[in-house]
Amino acid sequence: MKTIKPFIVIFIVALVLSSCTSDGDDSPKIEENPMAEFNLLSNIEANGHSLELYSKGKKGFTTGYNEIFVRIKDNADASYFTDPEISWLPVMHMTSMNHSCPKSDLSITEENNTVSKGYLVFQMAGNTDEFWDITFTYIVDGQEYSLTETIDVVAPSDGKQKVSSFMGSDDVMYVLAMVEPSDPQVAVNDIQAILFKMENMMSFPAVENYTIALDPRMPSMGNHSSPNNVDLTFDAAAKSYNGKLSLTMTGYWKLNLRLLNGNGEVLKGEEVTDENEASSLYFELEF
Ligand SMILES: [Cu+2]
Repeated sequence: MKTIKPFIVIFIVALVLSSCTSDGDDSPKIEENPMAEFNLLSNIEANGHSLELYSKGKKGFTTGYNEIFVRIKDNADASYFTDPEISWLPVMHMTSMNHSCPKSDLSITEENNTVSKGYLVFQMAGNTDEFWDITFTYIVDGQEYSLTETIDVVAPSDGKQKVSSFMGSDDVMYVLAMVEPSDPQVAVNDIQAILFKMENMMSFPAVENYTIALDPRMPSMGNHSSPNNVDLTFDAAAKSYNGKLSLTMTGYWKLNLRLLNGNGEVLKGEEVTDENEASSLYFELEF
C-alpha cells in the first residue's frame, strides 16, 4: 500500500487541477476581440453598418493572393452580425475597360460566427488613372444591402512576382498565384498555388487537375537548383495545387514553372537548360 500512496496523491492532484481548468473553460467569458491580432484594412460605413476588412500581418492589398476577413457591425448597438451572407465583386476600372479578378466565396470561419473569410487574387496594381473597388452585397436580419469601396492595390513591397496572368498555348487566359510559402525557410517548404482561367472580364473559374512543374534556381549563383522538389498537383480537398519547394540557402530564388494540362501538354513555360536560363512562367521570392 505504501508504494501506491504517492500515485494516489498525484492522481488526486491531477484530478483537482484538471477540474479547475475545465471549470474555467465552461464559465461565461468576456467577449474577446477575435481580430485583435489582425490588420484592419478598411472600415466601410454604410446602411447604418460598419463593414470591416482585415488581413493577417501588416500588409495591405497587394497584387497576387490576398486572404481577407470580413465582419459587419450594427452601428446601432455596436454588435456584430452573426452568420451574415456576404458576396463580393472586385472590379478594376481601367481607362479602356473594367474587369474583375479570381476570388473565393466568403464563408463563416469555424472559430467565430461573426467573421467571414475568403481570398482575392489581384492580377494587377492600381495607378493614378486606374483603380480597384469592391462591391459587397450582404443579407443581415433578412434584408439585403450593398456597398462599394475603392481600395488601393499595390505591388508587394519586396517587388517579387507572386502572380502571373498569361495566355496558354490553348488560347485561354490563365491567372496563377502563389499562396505558400508565405514565410520561406532553408528547408523543403510546402508550396501552394491556385489557378484560374479567364472566362470573360468578370468570371474567373478555378482550373482543376492540371500540373505545375517546378524548377527553382538561384540566378546569382550559376543558376543552381536544389534537390527534392516536387511538382505541384491538384489537391481536390484543398482546391489548390500543392508540391514541395526545396530552398538550400537564403537569397533570391526564381521558381521556374511550366503549366501542363490534364493530357500532359505544356500550356506555358519552358524547361531550364544550359541554353535557356529561365522559364517565361515563374514566381520569385527572396528571404
Ligand atoms: Cu486591370
